Amino acid sequence: MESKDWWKEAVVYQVYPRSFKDGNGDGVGDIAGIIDKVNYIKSLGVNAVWINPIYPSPNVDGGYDISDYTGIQPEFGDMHDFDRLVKVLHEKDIKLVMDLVLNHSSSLHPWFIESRKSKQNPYRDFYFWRPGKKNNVPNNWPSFFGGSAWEFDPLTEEYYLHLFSKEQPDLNWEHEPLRTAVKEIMRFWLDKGVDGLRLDVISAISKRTDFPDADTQDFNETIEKYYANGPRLKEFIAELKQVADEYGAFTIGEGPGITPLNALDYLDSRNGLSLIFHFGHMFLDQGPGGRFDPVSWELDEFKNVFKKWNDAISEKGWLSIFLGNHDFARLVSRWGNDKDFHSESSKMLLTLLLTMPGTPFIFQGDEIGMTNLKLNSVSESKDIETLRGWEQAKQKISEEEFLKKVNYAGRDNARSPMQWDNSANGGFTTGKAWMTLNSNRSVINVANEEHDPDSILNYFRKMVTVRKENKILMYGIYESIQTDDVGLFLYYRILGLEKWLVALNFSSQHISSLFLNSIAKERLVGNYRQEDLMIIRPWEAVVFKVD
Ligand code: ISL
Ligand code: CA
Repeated sequence: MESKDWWKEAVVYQVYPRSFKDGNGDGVGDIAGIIDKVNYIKSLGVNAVWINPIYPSPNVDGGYDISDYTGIQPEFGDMHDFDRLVKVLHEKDIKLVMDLVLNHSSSLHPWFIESRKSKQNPYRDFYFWRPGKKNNVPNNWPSFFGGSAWEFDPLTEEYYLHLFSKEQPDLNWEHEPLRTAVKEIMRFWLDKGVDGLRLDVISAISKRTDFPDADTQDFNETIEKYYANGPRLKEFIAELKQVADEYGAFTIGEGPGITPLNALDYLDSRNGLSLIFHFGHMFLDQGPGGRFDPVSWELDEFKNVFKKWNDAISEKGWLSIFLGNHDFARLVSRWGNDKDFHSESSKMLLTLLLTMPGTPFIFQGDEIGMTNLKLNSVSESKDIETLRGWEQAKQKISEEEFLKKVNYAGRDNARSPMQWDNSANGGFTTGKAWMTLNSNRSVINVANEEHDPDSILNYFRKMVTVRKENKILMYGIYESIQTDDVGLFLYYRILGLEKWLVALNFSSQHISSLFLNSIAKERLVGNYRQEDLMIIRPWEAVVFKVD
C-alpha cells in the first residue's frame, strides 16, 4: 500500500512541453512527443512528471497566459491526446502534476473580455480595476517584466493590475465568484485523473489590495512586501486545499516572496499545500534590479540558504529542492563549470539534488548536462522577460552588454529543445524548431549518454536509485558541517544510528580536508571512478558512510 504521501519518496521530472519532443514535425513540442518518450522518462527512475501549462494561450509568456482553463493548446494536441498521456503515465506508475496559473489569466480570456466592457459587467470584479491618480497609474508597482504593473484601458478609463505582462491581468481573489470558478477548474483536471497541481505564483493570490506605493527599489523586496504574503493568503490556500483533499491530490505552490519566516503559513498540515518552491538560492546572484542585474554569489551564502530553509521547514513541513527550471539558467552553467569540468560538476550538482532533504525536482535536460544557450542577438530570444528587459535596458547599455546578462541568466537558456541524439535538430523535431537549438547538441544528447556507464545520464539514474533505496536520504535529518575548507559543501544525513556524509567540491581546486581526513568513513558513491580518500578532486561529489 502506497504511503499516504507518495510525494515524500518521489523524484519529479519537469517537462517543458514546447521544447521536449515534437511528435508531428511542426517544430513545436507536443503531447504526442511526451507520450513517445514516456519509456525514457520511466528509465530515469522518476515517479512523477510536472508539465508546464498546455492550455489554450496566446503564448505571450510561454503559456502562462491562459485563455481557456479547461482546454488543450491546439499546438500541443487535443483532449484525446491528454487523456492518452494520463493513461500511459499511470500504466507506468508515473504520476502527473499539471501547472495551474491562478494568479492571472490571459487578457484574451472571456472573463477579461467581459470585465473590461463596463464597470457594471458581472465579470468586472474578476480583476483589479482602479481609477488613476491625476491621469497617472494608481501606484508605483513595477511589473516582473519591466514597466508599470498597471495598464490603462480607454474603454472604461480605468487601470487594471498586471504583475506580469499587460496581457496577464491579475485575477481578483477577493471576489468570491472568482474563487468558485477557480475551484471548478481544479475539479475539472482532478476528475481527469491528474495527481497533483503546481500552483503558479500562488504567493501572490492575496496581495496588498489597498495598493500603497512600494517604499523600496529592491524588486524582490517589493514582491515580498506588496505582491505576496497578503492578509487572506492562508484563507485562500485553505480553500484550494479543501478541493485538493477531495481527490487526495498533491499540491506544490510556486512562491516568489515566500521567506523562511512565513513558509509554514503555506504548509499548514491541515489547511496548507503539500510543498512549496522557495527561491532562497535562486535570487543569490540577482542584484536589486532582478534577473538582468547579476551579481556574484558566494558558496557560503548558498550553503546558508539550505540550512536556513531546512531549519524553517523540516520540522513541520516538507521541503522541495530544485536547482533549475524553465525560469532559470541551466544548473551546470550557473552553479557548476560547464567548460573544464562539465561532466564532474553536472554530476556533483545532481548529487546535491538527490542527497538533500525534500522532494527533488529535475528539469528536462539537466539529467544529461545540457548547458546554457548562446544567443547572438536579442531578437533570437523567445522570452517576454528578455524582450521586455531589453526595452528597458537599451536606454542605458549596448545590446552586446545586455546579451552577456541574458546568456548568463535569461530564461531562454532552459527552453532550448531537448537534445535526444546527434541528428539534425538533436532529434527534437523533423521540422524547423520553434527556437534556437544549442550548438553542442551533437555532443550532449541522450543517445550519446544512454550506453556510456560514465555518462551524466547514467550517473543521474544511479543516484535516483541510491536515493530511493535509502530512506536516510528521504527521511534523515540534515545537519550542515562548518569547516574552513573553502570550496567544500559538507553535510550529514542522519537516520537512527545511520550517518552519511556528503562532500561536494564547488571548485576546480584539489582539496585536502583535515576534517574529512580525521574521520573514519567508507565511500558509498561518487562522481569520480577511482576512490581517493585523502583528496577531494575538482567538482568531486562523494557520499560516505560514517560511524
Ligand atoms: O522570473 C522570475 C523573476 O526573476 C521568477 O521569479 C518568476 O517570474 C516568478 O517566480 C513567477 O514564475 C511563474 O510565473 C510567471 C511565468 O513567467 C513563469 O514562467 C512561472 O514559472 C508568470 O506566470
Ligand atoms: Ca508538434
